[in-house]
Amino acid sequence: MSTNRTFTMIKPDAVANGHIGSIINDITNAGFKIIALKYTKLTDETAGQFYAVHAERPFYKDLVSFMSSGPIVAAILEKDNAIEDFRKLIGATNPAEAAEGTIRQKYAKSIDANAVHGSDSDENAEIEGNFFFKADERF
Ligand code: IDP
Repeated sequence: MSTNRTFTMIKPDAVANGHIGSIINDITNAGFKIIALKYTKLTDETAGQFYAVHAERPFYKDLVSFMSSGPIVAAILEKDNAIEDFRKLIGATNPAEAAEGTIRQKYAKSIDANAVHGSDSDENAEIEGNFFFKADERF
């Protein structure tokens, strides 16, 4: 059953390039409600844990070092059909292939520094949200 929730991160490239406000604006304008929000920074260790599912992929090391290279914004978002609608809003993994008007098309420059994360399933949204937020940090 759908939880109507997803988890996102504004990645270090988008934070460094000054896009936090614009991205949150796009997210709320698309009808997502913010349930939890945090400005934080991953370490090599916590980024490695978060992306453990990709440990066998060739880009894993680069991904972990990129995701711990600077601050990020983490958030839990709520909306009907949240997982699918949010993935539509952010666009394809490779910004060169992302549809016009999507967050990655507007704010990302490369497949590794692609501005935002979006959960790919209800199960992962739950796991990823729990990685960053305790019960008393959700509203
Ligand atoms: P997604 O973020 O669109 O769900 P995934 O395939 O789950 O894409 O990959 C997770 C993250 O790993 C991507 O957002 C991107 O930052 C990075 N990544 C994926 N494929 C590549 C690649 O071929 N080279 C470098 N980084 C990649």
